[in-house]
Amino acid sequence: MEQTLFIIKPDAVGSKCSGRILEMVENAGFRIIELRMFQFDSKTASEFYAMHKEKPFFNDLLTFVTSSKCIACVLEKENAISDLRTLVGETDPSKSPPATIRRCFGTDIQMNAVHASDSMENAKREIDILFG
Ligand code: 3AN
Repeated sequence: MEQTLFIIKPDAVGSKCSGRILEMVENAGFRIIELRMFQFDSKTASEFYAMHKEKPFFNDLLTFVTSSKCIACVLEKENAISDLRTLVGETDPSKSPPATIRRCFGTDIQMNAVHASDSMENAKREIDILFG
């Protein structure tokens, strides 16, 4: 069965939306097989977001994701990676379709409530970083 990494980011944990977000995930057919509350340190966040290190938003992104606690889950389902990206929506919550997690709970392109792996390679890499 395919696995993917899902993170509820500091904005959504802080605004007490974690329960409603996990309910959407389970209602969409995903099984939570690992779950952990944690806070990114700068080193782990830099490794996790290494593909963005040349981007102008990289430092802000690190400040945001290290600011307080996150909830990380390994989710399992057939076609988990693609189906979770659909449930999550676009990077920009205002451009996400209705009933997506980011449309319901995201604030802006940075504080967009959740992270979902975008490929099998990244899912494996990200699960190793946070659950390895
Ligand atoms: P996604 O999370 O939708 O796959 P990525 O991988 O392009 O999007 O970006 C990773 C994270 O970086 C986003 N979730 C968001 O928090 C932040 N980010 C992406 N693009 C921007 C941007 N233009 N300005 C600020 N933050 C951004």
